[in-house]
Amino acid sequence: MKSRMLLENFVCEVIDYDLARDGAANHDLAALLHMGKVLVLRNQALSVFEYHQLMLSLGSPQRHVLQNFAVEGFADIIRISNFISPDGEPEGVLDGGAYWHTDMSYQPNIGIATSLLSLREPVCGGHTQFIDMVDALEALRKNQPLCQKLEQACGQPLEAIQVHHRFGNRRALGDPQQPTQRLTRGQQSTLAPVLHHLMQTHPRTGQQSLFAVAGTALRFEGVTPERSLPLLNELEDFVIEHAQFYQHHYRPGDLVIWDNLLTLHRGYGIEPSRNRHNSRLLYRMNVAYTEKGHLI
Ligand SMILES: O=C(O)CCC(=O)C(=O)O
Ligand SMILES: [Fe+2]
Repeated sequence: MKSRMLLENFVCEVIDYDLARDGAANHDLAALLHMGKVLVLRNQALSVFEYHQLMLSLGSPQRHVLQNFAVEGFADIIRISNFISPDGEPEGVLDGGAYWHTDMSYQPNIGIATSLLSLREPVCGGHTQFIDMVDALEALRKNQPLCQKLEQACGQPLEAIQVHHRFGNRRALGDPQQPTQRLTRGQQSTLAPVLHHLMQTHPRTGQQSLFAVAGTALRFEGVTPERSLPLLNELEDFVIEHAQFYQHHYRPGDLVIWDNLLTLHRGYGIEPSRNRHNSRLLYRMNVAYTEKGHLI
């Protein structure tokens, strides 16, 4: 298996991964994911079953709340698509997150990897963008004024600051034009708000990163919402501006896997399409890697 890093310690690309030859349950993929934070496997011709098995070799499956888009026979896999059928039915989740976010950061267990397997791509648009949050933490540490501002507001050193998270997009709170995802009451009732440290240490590699400053991050612990909102927005803007950035342009057969502890991401350039041939379809599956016995 040949791999190369596309940026500095960020985004590992493999062009010749062969499931039949290299095997699903292998330590190499987990190691490459650790190295790259985002792992890109090009040219994959996987059945749904093979894709499922491959992801199970990396961790334990985490079902998404949007079960209405699950692939038949595979509740762990949901469809992401911008295709709307002639009778108005969406083929999948239209935008899995058009705003910067971290998958499942609204849940207690945050050691989560996400994968997208591309089956169909439009002529243009439909990219996923990523930010390197290890790099973001380094940039923040070098910016004394912003560090001090955060520490003073929270009354804690950076390491001890905690943030309240809830499903959705913080930026949509004050601006109805901003994209967000909404849940039904039933879906909402399964999700209690959670508290996470702003700084996280990766359970397997020890890498330190800034965690989930966008999307679900609502308020700093011990700080009012009025004071928290502009500070969180400032921190998010800082991270987007200063940390390494990668935009993935999919080709059908690409399998992209990312570590949510170490990255932020968003879908970009995705409009609904009524033309199936000019639309995207990706299969998505999440796995948790903090369970015993799993590889990551
Ligand atoms: O639509 C995309 O490219 C990103 C989707 C996404 O953020 C997700 O499925 O979690
Ligand atoms: Fe996402």
